[in-house]
Amino acid sequence: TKTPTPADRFTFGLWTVGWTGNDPFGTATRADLDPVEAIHKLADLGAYGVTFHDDDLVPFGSSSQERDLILKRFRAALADTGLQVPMVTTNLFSHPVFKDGGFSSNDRSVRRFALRKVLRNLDLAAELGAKTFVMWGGREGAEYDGSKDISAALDRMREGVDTAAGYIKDQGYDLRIALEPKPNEPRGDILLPTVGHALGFIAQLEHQDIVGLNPETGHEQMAGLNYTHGIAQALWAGKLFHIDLNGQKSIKYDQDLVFGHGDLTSAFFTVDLLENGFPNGGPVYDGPRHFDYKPSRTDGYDGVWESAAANMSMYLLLKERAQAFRADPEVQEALAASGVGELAEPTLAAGESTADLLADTAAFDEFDADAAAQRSFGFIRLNQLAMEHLLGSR
Ligand code: 3MF
Ligand code: MG
Ligand code: MG
Ligand code: MG
Repeated sequence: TKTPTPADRFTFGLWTVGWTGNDPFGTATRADLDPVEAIHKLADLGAYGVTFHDDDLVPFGSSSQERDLILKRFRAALADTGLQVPMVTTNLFSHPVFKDGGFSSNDRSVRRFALRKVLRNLDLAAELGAKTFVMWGGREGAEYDGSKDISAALDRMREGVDTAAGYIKDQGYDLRIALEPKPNEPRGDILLPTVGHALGFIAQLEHQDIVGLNPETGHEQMAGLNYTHGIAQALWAGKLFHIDLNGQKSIKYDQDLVFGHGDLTSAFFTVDLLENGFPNGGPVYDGPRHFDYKPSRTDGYDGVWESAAANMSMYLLLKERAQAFRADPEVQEALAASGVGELAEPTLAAGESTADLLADTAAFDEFDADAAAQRSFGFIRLNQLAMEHLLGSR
């Protein structure tokens, strides 16, 4: 077990340790958790911060006096523990009013209500010093293709996100929006289903400079996609604003397991990227290491705190393994043999034009494709070295 400190910047959603275990087939298996207790427990475990949906903290429909009282207690707990609130998010999915979506509900009055809920929560996020405002549009989608005009829905999503982003700028808040893609669940199909779809959407925004992504491990893996590649492309695009780490075993329901308890090999390379960066340099992620998981409903509160500690321990263990992997001279030699460094060299020489390339007979006319095809890249040896480091046998 590895024991974290706030310097590791581990953060947890209130809704993670606070999940009481109700699922579509069964009711809660644990009693409600007081957010103030969650804050104290997470601080004791060495976390850096907490994040929350408006409704995790202030129950939907609370009066403003109730809201003030709850926020006062919450702020006191933060002050007592030193825990930070680096991210805040809005729940536009639980209340039945959002059953056809928030920003993209077919009902305009619902869309206006959703937008007001977000604007109100942006004020709270800024006030608490959050730097990231996550938007997961869990109900923005459909079960039936004929029920939703996707072009109009994307127009309304753009309108919603740009209105929120414009408000952030007007108010002078030091906040950025991070969209969280998910392919399905709870809707049959959700808009902006993957990192790639969301990047394409952001490119259409007026305020795209302050809109990026919050990719979740399991959400990409639910679509059979490679999470590490997903966050790599988001980083490359300058859009990796925040992350939701957890565990998922292949294409099935959103499991929200402890980080590393799903696809461990993938988790190793995720941590390698986050901690060691790209092999040839490039943008690095410097945000919080945020866990969005669910302590299994089989476990009591002992298991809840066990699992919170397990997320952080898994990350730190993988960090140690990934650092050992990169530092191993044999790995460095294998990387060179595999041409991993070679890929950083531009394909055209400095100042070389397309005409120069066309004139280069060595590149084509005289190029021996069959000889070049003989090169063995040695990727299997490289991966075996990674696995041996992952298993701690080196
Ligand atoms: C659902 C999720 C969400 C989002 C959250 C925004 C309830 O699968 O992952 O958690 O992460 O709404 O942070
Ligand atoms: Mg999720
Ligand atoms: Mg999940
Ligand atoms: Mg999430």
